[in-house]
Amino acid sequence: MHDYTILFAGPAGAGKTTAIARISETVPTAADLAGVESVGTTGLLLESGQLTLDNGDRLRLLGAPGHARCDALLPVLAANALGLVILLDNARADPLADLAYYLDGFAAQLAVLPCAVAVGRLPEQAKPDLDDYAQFLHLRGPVLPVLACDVRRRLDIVTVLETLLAQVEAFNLGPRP
Ligand SMILES: Nc1nc2c(ncn2[C@@H]2O[C@H](COP(=O)(O)OP(=O)(O)O)[C@@H](O)[C@H]2O)c(=O)[nH]1
Ligand SMILES: [Mg+2]
Repeated sequence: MHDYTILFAGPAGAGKTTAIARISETVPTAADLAGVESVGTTGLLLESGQLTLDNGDRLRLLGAPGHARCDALLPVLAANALGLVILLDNARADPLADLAYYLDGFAAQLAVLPCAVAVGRLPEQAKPDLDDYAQFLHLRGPVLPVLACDVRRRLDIVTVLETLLAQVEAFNLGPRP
C-alpha cells in the first residue's frame, strides 16, 4: 500500500474545496497558512482529503491555496505530488490565461509531473470549449488531457482522477527525461 499526493490547483472559486470534499472519505482538514495574521479569506487554506483506491493505495487530495500570495508554495507542493489537477472556471474572464498562468507556475515540474486539466462551468459558459483548450495546449505545450468537470458531481471528479492516473502510468512506462 502506498500513499500518494494529488495536488489540485486553480483560481479561487474554481472548485478545489468542493472537489476534494465531494470525493474524500474523510472530512477534509485545512491548515490556515495565514496563521495569526489572518486576511479573512479562505484562499490561504491548504486543504487535505483522502481517497483509497481499489488496490489499497491511498490518495492524499491536496487543495492548493487559491490566493496569489501563496503562489511561491505551488512548486513545493507539486514536488511532493504524484500528479496535478489544474482546475479551471470557464466563467472567469479569461480561463485560457488562467491555464497559462498555472502552466508557467508549474513549468519546471510539468516535465516530470503528470497533469490533467479540468474545466468547470462549461454548460454556463460554452466558450472557450474543449477543442479551444486542446488547440491552445497544442500550440503552447505541454499537451495534456482536458476534461469537462462539474466538481459537484462525484463521477466527474473520479473521471479526472482516472485520467490523471492513466497519465501517471504512461509516465512510468515512458523514457525518463
Ligand atoms: N454551476 C456550477 N457551479 C460550479 C461548478 N464548479 C464549481 N461550482 C461551484 O463553485 C463553487 C466553487 O467553490 P470552491 O469549491 O470553494 O472553490 P475553490 O476556491 O477552488 O476552493 C462551489 O459553490 C461549487 O458548487 C460548475 O461546473 N458549475
Ligand atoms: Mg477553496
